[in-house]
Amino acid sequence: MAFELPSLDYAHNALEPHIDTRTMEIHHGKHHAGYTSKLNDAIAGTDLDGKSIEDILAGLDMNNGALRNNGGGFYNHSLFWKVMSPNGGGTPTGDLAAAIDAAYGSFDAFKTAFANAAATRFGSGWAWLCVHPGGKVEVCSTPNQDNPVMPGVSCGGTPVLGLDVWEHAYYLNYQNRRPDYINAFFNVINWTEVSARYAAGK
Ligand code: MN3
Repeated sequence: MAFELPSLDYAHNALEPHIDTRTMEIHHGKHHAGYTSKLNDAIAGTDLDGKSIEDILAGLDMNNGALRNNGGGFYNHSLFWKVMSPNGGGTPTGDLAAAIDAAYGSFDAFKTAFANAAATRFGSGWAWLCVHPGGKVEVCSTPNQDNPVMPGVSCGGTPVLGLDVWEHAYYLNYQNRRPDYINAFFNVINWTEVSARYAAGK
């Protein structure tokens, strides 16, 4: 049973001006599609065929480069599209807001920590907000298409928010100005979705 490229919940131009249309078209239609196709190639005919992506990544052999890169790429982008919305932005509420305050003191302090993780990830990678069992949240970052679901990778929680800081995610609109892209991301974060993932993951 092959993985399929998930469709977007909004139009390619819906996140303008924060994420530009052409970037969304290429990022979803080419990059994510490529990871999906190569993930299917990597699991075809193996006993991983039919498993969930979470189970595949949790049990990953980190020396399996094709599965690590493409399984990670499939999972990471599938989460990324969901945690953005044209109606996004603002701040979280409820249990997630309380957990962020408990870990970082305030939403602004969390935002600084997340933006710093995204800005200082050298080269290509991702910034994450993860939840640990019991509900504690933690910011971390990973290189390339790694993520905290993989064995021994970074903060090791369940990702509830992720930001792609590969140049392909922002270069057409922001060129080398990664911090501007990171700031813009906060205008499209779908906190309703992030809160639902927090509730499910804690
Ligand atoms: Mn990407």
